[in-house]
Amino acid sequence: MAYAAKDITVLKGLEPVRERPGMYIGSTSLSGLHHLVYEVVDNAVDEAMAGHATRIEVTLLADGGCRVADNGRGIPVDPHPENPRKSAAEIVLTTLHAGGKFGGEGYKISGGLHGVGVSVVNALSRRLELEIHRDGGRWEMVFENGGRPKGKLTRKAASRRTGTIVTFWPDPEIFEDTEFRAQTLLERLREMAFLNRGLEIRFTDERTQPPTAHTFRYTGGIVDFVKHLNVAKDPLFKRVIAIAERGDGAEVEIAMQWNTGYHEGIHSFANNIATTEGGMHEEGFKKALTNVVNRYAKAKGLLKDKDGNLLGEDIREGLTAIVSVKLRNPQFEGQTKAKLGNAEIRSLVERVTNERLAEWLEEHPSEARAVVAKASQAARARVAARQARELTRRKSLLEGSAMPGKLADCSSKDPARSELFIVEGDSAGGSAKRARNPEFQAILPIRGKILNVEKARLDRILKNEEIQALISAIGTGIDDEFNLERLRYHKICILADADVDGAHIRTLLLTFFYRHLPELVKQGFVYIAQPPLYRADVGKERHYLKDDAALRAFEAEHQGRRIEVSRFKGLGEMDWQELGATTMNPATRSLLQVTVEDAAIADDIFARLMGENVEARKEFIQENARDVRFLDI
Ligand code: 0RA
Repeated sequence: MAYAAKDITVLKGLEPVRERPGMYIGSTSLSGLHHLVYEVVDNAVDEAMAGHATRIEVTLLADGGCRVADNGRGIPVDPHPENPRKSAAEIVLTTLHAGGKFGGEGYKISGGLHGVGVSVVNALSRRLELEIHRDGGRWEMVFENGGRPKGKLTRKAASRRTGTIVTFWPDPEIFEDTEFRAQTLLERLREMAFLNRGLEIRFTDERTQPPTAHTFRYTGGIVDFVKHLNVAKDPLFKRVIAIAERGDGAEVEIAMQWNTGYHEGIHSFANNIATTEGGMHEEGFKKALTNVVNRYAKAKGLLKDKDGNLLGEDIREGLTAIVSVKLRNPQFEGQTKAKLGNAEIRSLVERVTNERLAEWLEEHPSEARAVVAKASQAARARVAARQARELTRRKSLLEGSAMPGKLADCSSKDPARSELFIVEGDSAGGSAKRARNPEFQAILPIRGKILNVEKARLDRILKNEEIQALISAIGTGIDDEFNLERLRYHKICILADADVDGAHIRTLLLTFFYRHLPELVKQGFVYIAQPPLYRADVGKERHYLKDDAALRAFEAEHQGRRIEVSRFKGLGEMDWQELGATTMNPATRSLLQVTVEDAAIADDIFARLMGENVEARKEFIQENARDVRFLDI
């Protein structure tokens, strides 16, 4: 087929994206795949933020495509001033960074990995269908094979509405996996709806029968977000504190509420993008918060001069807060480009928080007293925890750095080679000890349900024997004493039964890691060992199958043959040879690396299942009863 001039310009325009997709969407793994959806949604959200759209619909199609529809102004359809043979829409879809040129002031507020433009989505799709309602008509255009136009933008019919509908099919030559994960998209879309008050976001997954649909619309915006994050928690007081100010070229919104727990949950965003590494907005907020609460406590005589100041961490204990800023030229810095670098934002957030929070405390004296009381209690617990830590440290100095008695350590002293298996139950621990390779595999049996981390403060957690053994074995210390260089094993594997109790202990351990050793999770040192659920014998062949899906697949594969299936009720039912071959031997096992997302989900499940709030627990169980991923819990 002959190349026309237009194809050449397209190739020139989008080729860099196909050559280095990672530069534009971060990666070509699942996270990159989902970026495609967020990219189109971001554009639609920009329309909403500019006051032109009120609704966005995201649909996962049964054939693997994704459709994003909005009721904004529609991408302009008129001939492009610089190239009158092409429509503006064609230019937007086939040129890098074409989006920002049109809108003028206040358009394109997104940044970071997002905001690279719909053309990037086009470049990484095997097909993209564009439908625009604008100027009284319905217009259509199709692109194939990474953004090559198939014909021109054409007016198909009259239309009285406005809006843009982009349907795309990710290119399997680019992505490792082209199957969208509904749960991941759902969470992000919900977050988007929280961050943009009043915006309606619908999500439909047509890949399931019947299709599953969700509608998110929050009239309270980030105040609703905070309530959502605190549903399973017990709030210190009912009210959510809300602060909002629109300054010169920037907007600050803060919502916050304390709960009776001990976890600090400050989530910051810049232009709807999560700044998980923090940055200037978060710094300004924390500084002002510490300042305001101390000033209030001193002024009201709740804190005497001789007591010294409450620390920021004391005040933030049990605080859930959203800090959301919108600004014109966000600078994203840090390892994952998730840290806001704009210095001017720090002083703005600091000033706004100083003024408004001080006012709020003055107007709500009983709530204000509760905040100070909680922070003072946290300060006392902090001192007690330090004493407890010093005690354990002295103890270990006296006893040498003795390892816990229950630990069957490996002989290798090379952490990079060494693995620690945390095994539920003494009998399973016994099989694991026989099955291991003692050179590089260590076993730590954990009995029963270890302490409920959610309800316990640091000083009590540290006194728990099982936790102490675990901490000594790992070697790094926890929380602010954490030192990665002292890590004794580069693989820390949780080995629990495939049943309800096993799921429970796994959730517990993941929560402990997430809260107290987050760096181990972030850097990928934590794993879940996957013992099989079934043994299937066909004639003389023996197979181990990890779950129901694997069993069904196996049965389908061996149709007509006699299969003898037995289900392992627990690790205890497996003999040590089986445990070794299926779960521990590096050559034949399958280990699942835990991601921060997994751990955060565990943490959330944990809070809901174990926290004080019974209603939330019920609600959670009902909500998730149909979700197979949670059925085991
Ligand atoms: C360029 C210019 C204008 C809007 C858009 C692009 C636009 C892009 C997308 C992508 C998804 N939905 C969208 N909605 C709009 C401004 C148009 C004007 O000035 O009227």
